[in-house]
Parts: sequence; C-alpha cells; structure tokens
Amino acid sequence: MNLIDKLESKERLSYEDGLALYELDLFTLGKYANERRKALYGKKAFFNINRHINPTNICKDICKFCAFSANRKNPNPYTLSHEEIIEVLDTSITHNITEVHIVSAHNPDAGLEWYLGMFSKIRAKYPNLHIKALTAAEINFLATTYNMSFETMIDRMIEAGVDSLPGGGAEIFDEKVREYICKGKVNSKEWLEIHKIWHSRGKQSNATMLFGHVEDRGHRIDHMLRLRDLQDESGGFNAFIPLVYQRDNNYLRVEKFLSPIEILKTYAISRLMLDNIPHIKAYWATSTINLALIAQEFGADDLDGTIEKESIQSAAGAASSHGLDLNTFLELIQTSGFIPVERDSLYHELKVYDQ
Ligand code: V47
Repeated sequence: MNLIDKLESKERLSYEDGLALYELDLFTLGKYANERRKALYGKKAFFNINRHINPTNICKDICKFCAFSANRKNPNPYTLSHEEIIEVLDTSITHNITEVHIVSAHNPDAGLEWYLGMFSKIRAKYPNLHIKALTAAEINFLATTYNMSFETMIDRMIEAGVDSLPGGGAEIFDEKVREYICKGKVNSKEWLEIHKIWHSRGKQSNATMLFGHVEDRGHRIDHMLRLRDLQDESGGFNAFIPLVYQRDNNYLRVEKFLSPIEILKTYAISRLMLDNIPHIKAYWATSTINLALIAQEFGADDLDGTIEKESIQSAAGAASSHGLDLNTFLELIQTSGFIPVERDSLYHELKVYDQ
C-alpha cells in the first residue's frame, strides 16, 4: 500500500513511512495531520495556567545542549530553600495556577530530603495544586545516588505528593546521538523503564524529544516509535512534546537553525506516527509563540501554559523567561482561529473560552 493510501485509511505507519512523510510537501502532510487533530478536538486548543519552578541549577552531569546548569558559561549556582519555593507559589496561586511544574538539575549536595520534602510541603499547603515534577533523568540520578530501585524512588515521590511526571530528559533515544550530547545521564532504556513503572502505578506522564541539533530525521522517527511501543503496553502518556533546540550559551555547536517548515513537519509527523498518544504539544517556549500558533494547523492541539517564569530554555536563548500573560495568550489563540480551552494537568476541561 502506498503512503497516501495508508494515510487515507489511517493505517499504522512504519519507520520507512515516517521518513517518507518528511518527503511530502508541507501542505499535503499538514492536511492529514490536521484531519486527525480536527477529528479528535475540532478547533479546541488546550492550555493550562501553570508555574514552572527550577529549584536548583547545580548539576553533576554535563549535557552539551544545556545552558541552564551552573558551569563555565553560566557561573551562577543556586539552590532554592523550601521556604523560597513556597513563597513563589504563594504569589502564583493568586494567578489561579492549577499546576506547578518542577524540573531541577542533578544536585549531588542537596540531599534526597531536599528533593522529596519540597513536594510534601507544597502538598500540605496546597492540597489541590497538581504537582508535575522530576524528569526520568532526575529520578535516575536520585535512585542511583541514594541506592534505591526505580520502584522505591517512584513510590517515595508518590507518597510525597507528586501527581505526574513531565516529559523531560528524553532528548533523543538513539544511543550514539545520546552518547554525544548527554553522556552519563539516564540512558534510553532507563528513561522508558521509569515511565513504564510510573504508568504501572496508575499515573500519567508526558514525553519530550529534543530536536534540531545533531540528530537526523531517522533518529526522530526512531524516538517516536520507541514511545509508541511503550504506550501500546502501558498507556500512560498524555502528551508528546517536540522541543526545538535552542543554541545559545551551551557547548553543542550547531551550524544551521532548523527551518520553520522542518519544525512544522515534525509536529505533523508526530501526530501521524503517534496514533496512541492523545495530545501533541507545541511548547511555545522553544518553537516561538507564532510558530506554535501555526502548529495548531499541523497537528498540535496543546500550547502548554502561561509558565510565568522559565529558566531552562530561556538560558539557551528562548523568549520564555517571563511566560505569557493569560489575556494575551487567550487573544493569540482566538485570533489564530482556535478556541482556547483551559485544562487541568490530566486534560480535563476546566473552562472553554468560546466567545
Ligand atoms: O529535558 C534543555 C530541554 C527539557 C535545551 O512535560 C532544551 O509538559 C531546547 O521537559 N534547547 C526540560 N530544550 C523541559 C521539559 C518540558 C518542557 C515543557 C513541558 C513539559 C511537559 C516538559 O528541556 C530537558 C531538555 O530536553 N532542554 N536545554 C535547549 N538548549
């Protein structure tokens, strides 16, 4: 069966099909991705009101793409106290956040109790706030450092109040590329294993892919297929988030920016390849807000959230350090022809802004 017939009949796509999708022109590809998106959600565009907190930037690992961790190019180490984290939330809660998204670094001096204690303190003060925290890379770091199985570490996180896992740390699963860009941190098998265990506890998570650096199209398709295979088994992924590589202030030299067309194709292909992951998130912090709005026509149905403050991508050049004001965000979605739908972290609809 040829590719177009497969797309028409919604047949599951192979690795070779994934590569062939990149060869289609953007509008043919976009038509099929948009059809899938429309069938699922019509003109709805999901977002949440969230606060990102990055509580420490001291990291024992050196990922070439990272401009956030304290190092020669960013010699400003910090670790927030639990009190400082709660103070941040005391302000954010007045902006009606429903989620706190916590991603740190692999800080060898902070101690396990610093990591877990911040969750129990947040949970005690804000029982209804959804805590999305710790990437599989951090879980691997903590389990290894404190001699625990992934299972024990995950159960301790759940006990402390963590509700879901963000999708970070996945980067690119291909072992050779991974060795080059982030040698020493969680490997691909471990990343997938951690999410599988998390899902086995009846919990949900997201998955990211960092693209636009030294990987090729085949590596991206391979990455998507490894996620699709796990999702067939465990079913716990809510959203897939292609993160566009930002190249300032880090150690990974990349000659060329990705073209907007290649970025839009990658969103569209994610929608088509990942037939079992419900949401494709155009994370505006890395794609730019304008391209994220256009990505809604190419398979993406979610734009992440208002963010408020963001330190990882903005350290590498993204314009996300101060998040986006809610009214601006709503207006941008509406003027691009979509209906903003505020969701909670697990995609229950909270408010539809249909006028
Ligand atoms: O894993 C680091 C990425 C991730 C750069 O689950 C970079 O809803 C681009 O995971 N250029 C952390 N990206 C952020 C993350 C995330 C973001 C938004 C939503 C969700 C979610 C998760 O940031 C890291 C890494 O892949 N990152 N450096 C960079 N130079």
